[in-house]
Amino acid sequence: MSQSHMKLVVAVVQDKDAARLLETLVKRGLQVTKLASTGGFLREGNTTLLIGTPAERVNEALKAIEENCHSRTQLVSPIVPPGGPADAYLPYPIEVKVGGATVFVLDVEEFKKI
Ligand code: 2BA
Repeated sequence: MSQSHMKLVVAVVQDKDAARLLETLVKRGLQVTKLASTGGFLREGNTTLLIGTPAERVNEALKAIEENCHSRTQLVSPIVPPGGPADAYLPYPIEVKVGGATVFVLDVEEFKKI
């Protein structure tokens, strides 16, 4: 794997999609690390996958992500800060669309297994 140029695909996915995506990646012979993560906005658990792959297999990884990750809407209750002007905030939950997946593809400068 060290000869061809490597990429790192970082994918933030919903927990509900993570197990199936992981299975698909492993079945296709792609190597992956699963990290438990937390979304900054919702402050809820999500899953971050690190997929180190030869550049020519990035599209395969992206296809697996596309096939397994779905977007969902979630209701968020706006929190009124203590002492804040309560009437300036919406009193009802707002809908937020989460996912399919947020994906970063990075160049890997060096890849070593020691
Ligand atoms: P969260 O930060 O918990 O965001 C969940 C969803 O809430 C987002 O879905 C987006 O639809 C909405 N959202 C986020 N910030 C918002 C804001 N300031 N105002 C209104 N709505 C907002 P996705 O965009 O699909 O993102 C899902 C998760 O992917 C995020 O969870 C975060 O963990 C990660 N993510 C998304 N964009 C990122 C980025 N640029 N850098 C790092 N992580 C990112």
